[in-house]
Amino acid sequence: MKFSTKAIHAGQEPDPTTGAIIPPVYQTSTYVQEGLNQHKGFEYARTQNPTRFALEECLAALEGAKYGLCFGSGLAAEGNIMNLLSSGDHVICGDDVYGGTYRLFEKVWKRYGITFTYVDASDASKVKAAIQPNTKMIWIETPTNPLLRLCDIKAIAEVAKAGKQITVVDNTFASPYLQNPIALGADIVVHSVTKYIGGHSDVIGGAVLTSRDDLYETLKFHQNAVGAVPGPWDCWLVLRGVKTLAVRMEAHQKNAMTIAQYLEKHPAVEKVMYPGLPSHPQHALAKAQMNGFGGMVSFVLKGGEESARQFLGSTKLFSLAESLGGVESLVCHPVSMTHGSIPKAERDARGVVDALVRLSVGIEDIDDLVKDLEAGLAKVTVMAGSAK
Ligand code: P1T
Repeated sequence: MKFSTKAIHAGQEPDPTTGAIIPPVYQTSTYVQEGLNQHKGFEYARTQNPTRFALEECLAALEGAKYGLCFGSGLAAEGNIMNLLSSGDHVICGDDVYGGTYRLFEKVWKRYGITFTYVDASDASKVKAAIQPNTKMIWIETPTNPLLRLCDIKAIAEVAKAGKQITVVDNTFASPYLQNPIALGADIVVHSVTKYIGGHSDVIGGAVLTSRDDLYETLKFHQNAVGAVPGPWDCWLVLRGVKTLAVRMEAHQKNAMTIAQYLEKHPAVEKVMYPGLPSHPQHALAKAQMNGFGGMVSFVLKGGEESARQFLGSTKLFSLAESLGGVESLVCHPVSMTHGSIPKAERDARGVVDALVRLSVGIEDIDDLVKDLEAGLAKVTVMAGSAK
């Protein structure tokens, strides 16, 4: 089956009791057992829920993975992966990741004796150079949040295989429609399902996908033992959203490309980051590793923080909000919003500067979106030469 067919049908056989074409929301906490040790494979809903199982199967199919596990948020999914590690283990992490991922590592897992080294993972040789005898995991995002840098998944997975590290790829920005890290050698894929997979800004969720039996066993154990599972209603919403992932991603990236090209020519804009632009330093890798360039566009305004302040909040269709991947366009100021938990010195060193703006380009009409940006950018006075 091809992608769009899987998105609509995988894990979603008609309900065996009624023939309902849509998996029911099994809103139950427990299941009645016929007798001691006699049941239908369902005992307690933290452990087993048919609506969640349908979503897990569907997402595994979309990532080309053998197994899928769903969680109450993307960060809960990340925590589940970290449960694979023990005190004394070391993790190499890309230096441009979602601020909440950095916070989870630095403020939570560090306290349990796990150490982290952050490297520019867009250069696989830097990842290799950071390996220590106790390195157990290599964690990357690609494209990265918010700078839209790319990491060469195949090259990093090879580095990891040689050193026996587990490669984890946060595939949230690309979505399974545009990139399948397991096929490129990664061991685990993690998603914030909240974003493109859900697609409608109405649910928080996460997923972990793997084809490795050994890892799955431990991940599955911790899904139940730690218990950060999503409710069936949320799973149902994601199942509904994911059916249109292919058509939405096509629309997102068509709009994003037009906007990236528009911004690149705008006099108020210093720099545009979008993997689909030939000016992107890893445009060739994007073409090789992805099936498209996605719906996220970041750019740096001329004139520093003041310009960002003038621009942000002045658009009407691009709503000022955290998150991404919904059908509606959003604009975000990473420094004060999504990446505020990273200390300023670290942010500056990584290029997450005060004048950086991140767009989640929605699927509204492109003419309206460009007009909206035009109006917002007209507020940036540096363009008229009246600001520094
Ligand atoms: O919000 P949650 O579902 O817990 O997902 C966390 C997460 C994980 N990975 C990536 C790449 C993410 O972007 C996120 C969440 N990001 C935002 C809320 C944001 O606006 O960037």
